[in-house]
Amino acid sequence: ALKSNEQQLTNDVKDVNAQISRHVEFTLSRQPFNVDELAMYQASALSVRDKLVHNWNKTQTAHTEKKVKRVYYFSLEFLLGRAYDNALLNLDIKQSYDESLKQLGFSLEDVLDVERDMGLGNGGLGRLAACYLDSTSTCGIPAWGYTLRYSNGIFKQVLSSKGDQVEIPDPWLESGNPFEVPRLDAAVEIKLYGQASRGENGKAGTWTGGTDILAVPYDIPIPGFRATATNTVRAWRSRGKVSFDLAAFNAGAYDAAVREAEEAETITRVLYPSENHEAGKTLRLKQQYFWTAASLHDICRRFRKLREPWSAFPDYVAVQLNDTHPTLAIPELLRILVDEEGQEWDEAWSIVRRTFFYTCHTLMPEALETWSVDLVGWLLPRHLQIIYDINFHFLADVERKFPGDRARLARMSLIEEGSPKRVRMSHLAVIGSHKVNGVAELHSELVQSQLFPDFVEYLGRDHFTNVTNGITARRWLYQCNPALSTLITKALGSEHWVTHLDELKKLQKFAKNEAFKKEWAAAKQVNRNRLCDYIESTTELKVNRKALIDIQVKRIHEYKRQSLNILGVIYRYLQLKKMSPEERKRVVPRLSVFGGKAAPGYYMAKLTIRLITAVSKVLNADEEIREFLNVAFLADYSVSLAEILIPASDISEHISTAGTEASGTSNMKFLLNGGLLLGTVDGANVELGQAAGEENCFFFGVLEPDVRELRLRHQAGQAQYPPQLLEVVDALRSGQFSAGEGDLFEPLLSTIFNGDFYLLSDDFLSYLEAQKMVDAAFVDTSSWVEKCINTTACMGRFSSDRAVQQYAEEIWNVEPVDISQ
Ligand code: 26M
Repeated sequence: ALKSNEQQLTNDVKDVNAQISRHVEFTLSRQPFNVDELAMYQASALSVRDKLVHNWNKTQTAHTEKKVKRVYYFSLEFLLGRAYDNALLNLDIKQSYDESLKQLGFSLEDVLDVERDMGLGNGGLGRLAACYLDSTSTCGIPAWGYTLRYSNGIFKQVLSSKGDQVEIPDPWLESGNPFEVPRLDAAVEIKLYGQASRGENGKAGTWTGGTDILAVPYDIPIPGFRATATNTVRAWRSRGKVSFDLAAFNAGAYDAAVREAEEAETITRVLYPSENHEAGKTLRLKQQYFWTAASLHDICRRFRKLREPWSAFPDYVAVQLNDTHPTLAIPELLRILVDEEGQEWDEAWSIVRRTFFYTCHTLMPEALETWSVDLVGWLLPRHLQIIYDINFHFLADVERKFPGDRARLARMSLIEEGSPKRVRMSHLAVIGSHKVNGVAELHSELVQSQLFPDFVEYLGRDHFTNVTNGITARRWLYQCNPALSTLITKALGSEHWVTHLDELKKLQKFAKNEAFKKEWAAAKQVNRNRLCDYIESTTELKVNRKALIDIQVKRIHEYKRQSLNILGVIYRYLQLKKMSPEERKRVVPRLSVFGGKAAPGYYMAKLTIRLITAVSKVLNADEEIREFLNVAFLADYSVSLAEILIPASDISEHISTAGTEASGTSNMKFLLNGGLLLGTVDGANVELGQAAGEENCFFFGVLEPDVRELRLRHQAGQAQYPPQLLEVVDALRSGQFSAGEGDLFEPLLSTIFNGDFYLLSDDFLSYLEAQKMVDAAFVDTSSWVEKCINTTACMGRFSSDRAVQQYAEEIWNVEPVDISQ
């Protein structure tokens, strides 16, 4: 058997060699002696794509032949990261590629490193979409992701010499993308501006004039793990419609046409780099309409081929709205049904309401989208009429149920009164959908009680539900942490756990096995070393490889409270400075790692980065302290950097003010990799704590029901500031961390002393207490490793396979399809 395995590998490698050579010669049109690393990346990636395409075609053919119901995941962001390594592992061909590239004189690791991240997202919401598509393929659920193909993804972050964030564009398509397939034949025209008219009593209206823009789809295959099923992310690119018109050229009108085309192409030029904040920019609204209209056009074309009546549309189509960004899909589908397909209003509205589902990802008022009525009416005149008509029918119905309640009508209306009037996208999403879900148990409760209480009364409890987020164990353990994965597979006897994550439970019986614990700790040290190598090669820092690694990586936001973390670090530093060298030797050495981008216009977030980098410089320059405490701010946090960071953590921090973080998903990734949680009672932390056991987590901070009261106390000027916090504030004001510039960080400090909206002062002491518990627990290595093993063992529930299966059964009513080999 061993012999035939070897023979098989030899044959596979020969085949891979041949396919790569074919792409070098015919696709790249290069001589074999003229292949650099980039060319080898391109040729070998294209040969992988060929294998994906084979499964992809089989999948799409099966779905079409079986006339299955499909789910369409509408998300303005898909943070896919890199595709190559993921494809090699899913197709189980990594070994033959490794060997083949060696024979061709390259290292697979280096070639994989040539790939640019697909950075088409800001953070949690975009990465969630990517994990969900991975799971639909692995679970055999027919699914399409619909998004935009931004020429520039999330900006690249570098640090200035002062330690400030500087943003650099990310033209990720510069040297091509072997993992996409353009579909020029499936391009569609999208209209903007123009004139609209209503039809008489709910009959077809019209929309004429305006400008037409071309939407060109680019498809990305999403392979399942060791499965044939391969779903698609379809990303639209905007193009101008100008053709060379000699008459226009001679009349001097060509310049104008070129300018118009340029403007059309601007729609997909760049991803908006803010998160949980709404700026109301016209281009953003254009993006939202362009994308939803093109996607619905595609879906309707596919549906028409079935020759079924429109009433059957929801039997074949489920559309999941990832936040309110795609809410224009609701009036757009109504428009198609009423204006183009001749459906009656009531019938059309009923089809719409059975087609859409809405996921809410926030509670923060500043993140809720509203668009000025004037802007919508100018860009999308017919849609504004339709929105007003939906509102008319809707408010009439509310009035029937709650007669005479004017205040209620004003609160619930799709239109917020004021100047200007604004369309409330979340209200439209709630009433235009069949179900609304939050993303963690606590969050879903608050969505019902804080965000949409009137709608719960009006639509009933069953209209609202919870689906706790999940993550894919393929990328977030199997791929990013080979050391731990190998150990788990050896212990459990197979790789079955990769697709059945509940099987990790069986690790519990190894939690007291000393030999196993040793191997577990050794795997962690491998990952710790990998991170320390990365830090020392990309920064000036000198790090202690035995230090406890404490990581907080996520978008920089006041509610996420990176400031609480760094103030805690300063407190620790001040205590260390007071100790004798003898005393210092007894403390647990600590390496605090930060990473994350600030939205370019978010002043407080940028100042927080400056503070972290300033503290890092002071500690690293302090030779008597830095082996006991150091801080690293790693620039340009991304999916690929997360893959290095997450496996290396001893603890990670998820410390948002209670009730502000909808779920969090990196918390799940860290715990899956055997890191422990330091967190507040917020988002999915609550469920992670229940699963892992509170004795294996470090919780602190005020609880959500107390937040209101505490905020009022601050507003009334009755708050107490603990002396430990004041000690840190004094140090900052002395200029100790800003080269004598004592007021550099004053804007940050003044938020704490003026209202303290995120309750730093209320949580500071319990945060320090929790950190003390972390140190105490870490000293007992044996029991620490036991906690880590037991934590990983309990993470099955946080698989995105569980999440998409729950969506499929409870929300979409979509069934998995078997794709024969
Ligand atoms: C809105 C308007 C204009 C420009 C950008 C936006 C925008 C972009 C991204 C708004 C929100 C965006 O993302 C929000 C987000 O990532 N939310 C996170 O979603 C995760 C997945 O559910 C949760 O785990 C996080 O708690 C939540 O913050």
